[in-house]
Amino acid sequence: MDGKQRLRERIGQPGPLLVAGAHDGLTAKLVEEAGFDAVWASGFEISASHCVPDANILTMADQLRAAAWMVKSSVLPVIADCDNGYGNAINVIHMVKAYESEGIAAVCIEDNVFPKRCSFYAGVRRELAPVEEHAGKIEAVLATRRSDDFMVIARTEALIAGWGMDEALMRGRAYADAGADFVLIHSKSPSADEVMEFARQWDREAPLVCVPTIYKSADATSLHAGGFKVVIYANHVLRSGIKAQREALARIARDQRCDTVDDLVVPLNDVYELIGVPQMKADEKSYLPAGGTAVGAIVLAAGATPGLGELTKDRPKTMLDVKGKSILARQVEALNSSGIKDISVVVGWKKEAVTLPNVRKYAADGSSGEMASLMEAADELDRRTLVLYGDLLFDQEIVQRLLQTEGDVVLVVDRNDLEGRPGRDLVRTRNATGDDNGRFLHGSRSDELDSIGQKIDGANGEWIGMLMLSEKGAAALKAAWTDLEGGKGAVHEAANIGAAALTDLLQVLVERGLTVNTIDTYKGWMEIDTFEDYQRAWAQL
Ligand code: SPV
Ligand code: MG
Repeated sequence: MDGKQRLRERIGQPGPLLVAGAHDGLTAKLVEEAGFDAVWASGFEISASHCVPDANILTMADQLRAAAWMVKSSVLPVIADCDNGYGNAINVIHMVKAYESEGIAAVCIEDNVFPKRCSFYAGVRRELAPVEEHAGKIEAVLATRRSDDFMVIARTEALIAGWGMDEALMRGRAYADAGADFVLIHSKSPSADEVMEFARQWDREAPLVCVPTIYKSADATSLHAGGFKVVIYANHVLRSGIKAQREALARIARDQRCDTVDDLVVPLNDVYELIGVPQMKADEKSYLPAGGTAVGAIVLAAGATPGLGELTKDRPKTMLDVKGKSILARQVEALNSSGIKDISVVVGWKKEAVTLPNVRKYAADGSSGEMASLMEAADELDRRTLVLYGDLLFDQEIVQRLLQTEGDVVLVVDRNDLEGRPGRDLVRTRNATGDDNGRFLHGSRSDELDSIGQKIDGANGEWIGMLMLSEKGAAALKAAWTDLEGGKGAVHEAANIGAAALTDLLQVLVERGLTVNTIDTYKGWMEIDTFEDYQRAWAQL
């Protein structure tokens, strides 16, 4: 069903139709989100959003462009306020063709002369078109519309212009007799009595529409009981927006910083949801060729590092300077030159010191487990993602080899001598032969993980702190986290899920039957845990 069919169907249902004004795609979406039945493409709002009076200063094309964005952005039917039809009946004919082909559900035309004046401006020239002329415009709509579902609301301004109730009723009847689908009686009285009286005397089939802007205390149920089928809240999106925006801007101008308006603004993610960024991401996956840019990276850099004392007093390890560049800057360079440009960093301890441009930051509580940190960036895990520790220096060749792998979870494992290295992430793989004395080609080596952790038996390698997740692997990891989240019991080597390391969840994945692959490296990386590691990095780089 298109908009006009949905509006037609809704009109047939009991109860009043609640309609709210909007001035662009986003505000139409907000009207939809709030649960209204239809959007009113308000001439008042659209004019104001261009900072001009509501007085036929914008052209029909300007108004239609705004209304068409509303059709595109919301599933609600859009009822377009078309002022006086932008001229005489000849203009109306072209107006109907243009509005109907843009998917507008209904148009409203008022019996103001061209150029009009907004109904509420006091002390301005106000003239009404002859009743026959306006009835002619209604007939022109009926003769031009391609579908009978495209409806026309005829609006009389007789009460606004002070021409009295009899004139208003006479005009309303003439427009209904000309075939209008609805009649809108407008009023600037502070009480609903005036429109209620009109409704009491109404003796035509066409349902009535009202706009309770000035008689604002009238509720929709009473208006409906009095005879109104459609109630339009015409300009509240615009007016509430001005108020909120003024307040936020005044505060920023005064404080010269913007964190003081956090309570006045929605989070960025809220904006993304409204405007369809999740859908865009899904479409990218469906329709863009896979390639380097389809891979993201997450650097885990939230933890504090007691082992480095003074060096990490004011910064996380990842920001330690190694020969003029931080570890993170080196990581970003290496990832970028392998085609991975979209990099997120989970920060915690001294997060303000992570000042690199071109990385997205997620904040974690530096004292929670690695897995909890990673989950702060869970939104990034909807595609192939490389995950690495923030204290890892590595040869770029390792990343290139990881990019060529196809498994759902692939860990880089060092097969170097494991003696005397406590506290490391040890792995046991299923098919390691161990008989090649360290002489082998990297490309020929891949294996399946059996166990991972700091205290496992029969270890035959060490995980270097870098892994690749396919979209499926990332989903499995997230699902495991969600299943265990909130639980109190131990998770592999961790006392509970909140304290779990990545290795604990990797073990869970293995136990759930997911194949976790490994590729081998023989050196080519170092992690900075101690002052000695740090000195070694300076010496080797
Ligand atoms: C509009 O929203 O532009 C209307 C309703 O026409 S009113 O402003 O109340 O006249
Ligand atoms: Mg208007």
